[in-house]
Amino acid sequence: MKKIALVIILLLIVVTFSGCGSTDNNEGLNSDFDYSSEYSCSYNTYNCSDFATHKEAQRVYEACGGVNNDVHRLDRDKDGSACETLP
Ligand SMILES: [Ca+2]
Ligand SMILES: [Ca+2]
Repeated sequence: MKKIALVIILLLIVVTFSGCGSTDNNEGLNSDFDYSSEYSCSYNTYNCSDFATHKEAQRVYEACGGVNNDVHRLDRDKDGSACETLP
């Protein structure tokens, strides 16, 4: 019975450490260009009022595919510039 307990403890340790490893990997993937993981592009979650500046809105807009995939409707006139009304 002691052996079984030892194996279970070892398994728990392995699971704990592998969990930490994957967390580190995810952090490493957060490059400046990988906004698709940071912002949701699958459905309309943002409005221009959610952003403080045009630059911010443009970043999300372009990260989601720009004029060809304006899922958030940030560029209603489809000229490639999102939320022109923002500063
Ligand atoms: Ca929207
Ligand atoms: Ca526009």
